Amino acid sequence: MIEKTILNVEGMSCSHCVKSIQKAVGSLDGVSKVDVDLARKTVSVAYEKEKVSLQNIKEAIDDQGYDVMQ
Ligand SMILES: [Cu+2]
Repeated sequence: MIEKTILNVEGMSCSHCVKSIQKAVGSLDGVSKVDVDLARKTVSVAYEKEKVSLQNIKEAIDDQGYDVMQ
């Protein structure tokens, strides 16, 4: 089952940030879609709960040097 979530992420400022996040999160097994909105400072993710956890997704973003807000 596909789950969708919108994360608030601080520190994204340019197309390089968008690509880094899309690559890091998009490469996780179970993630089917990643949309980054720089203006709104959000990352929308569609993923399969059975394959990847929200925590894994947050860590992937964090590992790129961005802060995921609660
Ligand atoms: Cu950037």
